[in-house]
Amino acid sequence: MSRNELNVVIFGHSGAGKSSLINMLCPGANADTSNDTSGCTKEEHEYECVLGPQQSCQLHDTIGLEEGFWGFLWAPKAEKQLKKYLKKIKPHLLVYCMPGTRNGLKKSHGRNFNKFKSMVGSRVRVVVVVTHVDSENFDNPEDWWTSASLNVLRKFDIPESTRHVCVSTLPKVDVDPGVHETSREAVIALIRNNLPSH
Ligand SMILES: Nc1nc2c(ncn2[C@@H]2O[C@H](COP(=O)(O)OP(=O)(O)OP(=O)(O)O)[C@@H](O)[C@H]2O)c(=O)[nH]1
Ligand SMILES: [Mg+2]
Repeated sequence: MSRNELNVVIFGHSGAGKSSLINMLCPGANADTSNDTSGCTKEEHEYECVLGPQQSCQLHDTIGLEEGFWGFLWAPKAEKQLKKYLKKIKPHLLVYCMPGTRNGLKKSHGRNFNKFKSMVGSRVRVVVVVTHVDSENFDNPEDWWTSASLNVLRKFDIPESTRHVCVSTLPKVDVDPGVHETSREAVIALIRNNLPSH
C-alpha cells in the first residue's frame, strides 16, 4: 500500500485543537476553528498531509466529543458518529488530541482515549497530541507529560507508555515561529513513526 493511502484520524473533545492541528500540518487547509461554547467542526473532512519527500497521508478532521446537550452534537451522538466513521474509513493511525492545561482536563479525556483504543484494538496505534502547551511552557514541553500531569494521566488510565508529543497548535501569527515549527515537526515525526510500514 502506498503511504499516501494511509488514513490518520484526529479525534478528541470539542475545543481540544483538532482543526488547529490540521491547519498546522496542512498549509492551505483552512479548517474552521473557534472558541465558541458550541462545537465548531460540523462534519468530517479529509486533507492531504505531506510527511516527507514522496510521503503523505490523509488526515481526517472529526466532530468534537463530549459536548453537552446544548452543543452541536450531544456526546452520545458524537461518539456514535465517530465509531461509524472509523468503521467506514478503516484508519491506520488514531491521533487523540487533548489540552495540556491542568484545569482543562476531565475524567472523560481518559475515558474516551481508552474507549476508542479498545475499539480499534491492537491493530491500530493511538497516539496523543497534547495541545495548548504554549510559549511560556515551551522551553521543555515534555515536562507537561513527565511531571505533575503524569499523576493526572495515571488517574485517567492513560498509559505512561503512550506515544505522545506536547505542542502548541496556535497559528504561526499567534505564537513564536520557533514554537510553531518545532510543534509541526514533532507531530509530523509522531505520525510518520507510528504509521504501519506497509
Ligand atoms: N493557546 C492555545 N489555543 C489553542 C491551541 N489549539 C487550539 N487553540 C484554540 O482553541 C480553540 C479551539 O480550537 P479548534 O481547533 O477549533 O478545536 P477543535 O478540537 O477542532 O474543536 P471542535 O471543532 O469544536 O471539535 C480555538 O480558539 C483555537 O485557537 C493551542 O495549542 N494553544
Ligand atoms: Mg474542529
